[in-house]
Amino acid sequence: MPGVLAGLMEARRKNPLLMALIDPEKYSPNTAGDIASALDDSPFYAILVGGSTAIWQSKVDDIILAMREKTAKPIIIFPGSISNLSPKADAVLFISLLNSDSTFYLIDQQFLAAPIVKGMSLEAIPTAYIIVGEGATAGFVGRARPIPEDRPELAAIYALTAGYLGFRLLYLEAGSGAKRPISPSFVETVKKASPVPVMAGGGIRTAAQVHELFDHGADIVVIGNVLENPSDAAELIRGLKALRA
Ligand code: 1GP
Repeated sequence: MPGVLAGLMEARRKNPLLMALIDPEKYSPNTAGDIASALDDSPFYAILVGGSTAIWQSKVDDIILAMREKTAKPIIIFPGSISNLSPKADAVLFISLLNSDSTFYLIDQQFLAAPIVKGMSLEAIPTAYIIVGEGATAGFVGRARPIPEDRPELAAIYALTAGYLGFRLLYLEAGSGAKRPISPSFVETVKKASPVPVMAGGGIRTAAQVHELFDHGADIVVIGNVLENPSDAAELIRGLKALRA
């Protein structure tokens, strides 16, 4: 069976991809199972599981197991910290927050996590993580020096750096619940310079916003917050299906 990264690169060759973010702080196993059912019949390619606060392993295990009963889509940890790791997932975005002022988010947690990831037999996907603009909780917790929204050229340099350092994905993060998503023109500038696929997330709420980001070069778009309300999630999925049809 191909690995998760190989599978997503293959899928990306046909279309840009959507990923759903499930924050274990915001879901119970029951509600996570419900959203996994809804996502199963939707254009979402994979499910990310992660958050910045109040996460512990048994909670993540329970949420992933509940989702596994409802969908066969890949489940990938998007860790805020080591306590977010779970052997029940298929893979982990092995992230380094490149614009953090703290070595804790750049390399120290990764040093502590590496033997655990190996022990859990998780596929590690080397991912450069960049906080842009508001940054929300991820920016605060990660001690980020966020890239100003009108300075995409700085993120483009990080993209080049990420490629030279051997990362396989670049994740541009406005922060979960950000008032404004990263702009399409920002994504376009970064994409032009990036040797690796570009992910964008934070504050994206509508199918139209998703498609605008795809049109400007995003390889992967991540949506979290809006899925927490079942009727908003259903409306978004309807909109995505309509735009894809
Ligand atoms: C946050 O990019 C993700 O890490 C998703 O953001 O929750 O605002 O959709 P939202």
